[in-house]
Amino acid sequence: MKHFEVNFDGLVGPTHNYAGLSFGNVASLSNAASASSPRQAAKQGLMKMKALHDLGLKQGVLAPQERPDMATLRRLGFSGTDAQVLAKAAKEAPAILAACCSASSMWTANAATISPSADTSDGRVHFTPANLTNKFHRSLEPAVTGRILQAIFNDDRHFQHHKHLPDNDHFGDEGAANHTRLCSHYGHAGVELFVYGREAFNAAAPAPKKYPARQTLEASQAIARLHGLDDDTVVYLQQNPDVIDAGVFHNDVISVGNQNLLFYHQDAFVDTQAKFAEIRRKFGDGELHFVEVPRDQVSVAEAVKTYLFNTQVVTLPSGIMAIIAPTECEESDAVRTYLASLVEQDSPIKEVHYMDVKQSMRNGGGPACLRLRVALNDEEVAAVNPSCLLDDALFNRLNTWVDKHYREELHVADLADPALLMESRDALDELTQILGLGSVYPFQLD
Ligand code: SUG
Repeated sequence: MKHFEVNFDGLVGPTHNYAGLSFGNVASLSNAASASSPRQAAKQGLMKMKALHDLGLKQGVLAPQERPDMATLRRLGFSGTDAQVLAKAAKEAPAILAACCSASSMWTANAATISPSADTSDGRVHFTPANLTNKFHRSLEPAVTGRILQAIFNDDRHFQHHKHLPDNDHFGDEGAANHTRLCSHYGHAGVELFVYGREAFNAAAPAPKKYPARQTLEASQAIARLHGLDDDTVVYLQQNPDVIDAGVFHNDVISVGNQNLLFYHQDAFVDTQAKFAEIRRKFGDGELHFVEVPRDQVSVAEAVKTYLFNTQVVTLPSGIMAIIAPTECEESDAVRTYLASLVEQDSPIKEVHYMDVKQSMRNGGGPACLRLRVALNDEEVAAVNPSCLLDDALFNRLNTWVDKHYREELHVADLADPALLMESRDALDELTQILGLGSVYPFQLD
């Protein structure tokens, strides 16, 4: 049997904008209120998907959410026609309107946590959408995310879907952004690494002082229970609270893993050496590479600015690993020099590919934020909704679809435009047909 890692990238939605919604995420706050280009953003994302497909990797597509989220605006008391709801929200509560218009579901590393069948007690692939409770705009995502995942992985012989965790900060769950899996081959049982920012039920435990820790230990433990993971193959690792306070709002901004490699910053974790010993013990036999980036070569601030760790580390069909890095890494002397030396070192990473995802980067989302990893065997791949797997035809079709429906430029003031709502719904209605999803959006189900 063959095994693969399939990356499901989030298609950027038609309302992509910069609203400064994410306290603790430096890029989101510093680009607040600048003009965005939904069309460029969607096309940059599609180019990345196509580039990975052309490297010989399996690539999937995850549909965006319905925005503006009219159901939430109505739930919050704005009433009348759709146009009146938008006008009232824009006048009385522009920050709430902006939150209800965010295209943040593009960062599918936060869509869900996934455990491959080799790790779970019932031999199925388990999915739990992330509740994303820490940010209001993101907490609006999990229900529709769950429906989209069920429409793609729609075969209960292979796939088990769980409901997102209770919507409360005690169980704050940010999905795969705080979860890495180490294994010798994608099909072998691996060690699942859950990285948390704080303990919700232990006030004495270390926690950041300035910015929020979005992921709790208790949420990670709940996911491990739901997915039927064996304690002997799970490691809980605390993120260094000081780096959260320096703008590392998710673990995937300071470390990334692939197969038997963990690429991380010297300051990423608490109690690093003891935890690495636990990983080694639970990993068992087989080579394991810990590639540490020293702070005197790349500072935490430079890592946050360039997203050196929000790179995708992928295994190419030839067996070597490649890093997919944002062009911001190439533009930084320190990071470009570091990456040039990394491929010469004794590590499996042998290639660097730079990609332009600047529209997403300005909101704090790099290449790794834009993708959800799903390790599957060939039978499981055959059970995936084939319309969501990228090939040249789907790439061309989605580009044409973006050209037809997306605006070239969008300002926060445009979010109240009723025409944007109609454009967005028309686009998504057509998209659900292209991707064979059926009805997943509230406007389709009402
Ligand atoms: O949750 N930005 C996202 C970025 C998520 C990046 N994902 C990972 N690291 N996996 C967030 O902070 C900004 C939206 C705005 O300000 O308009 C935003 O939601």
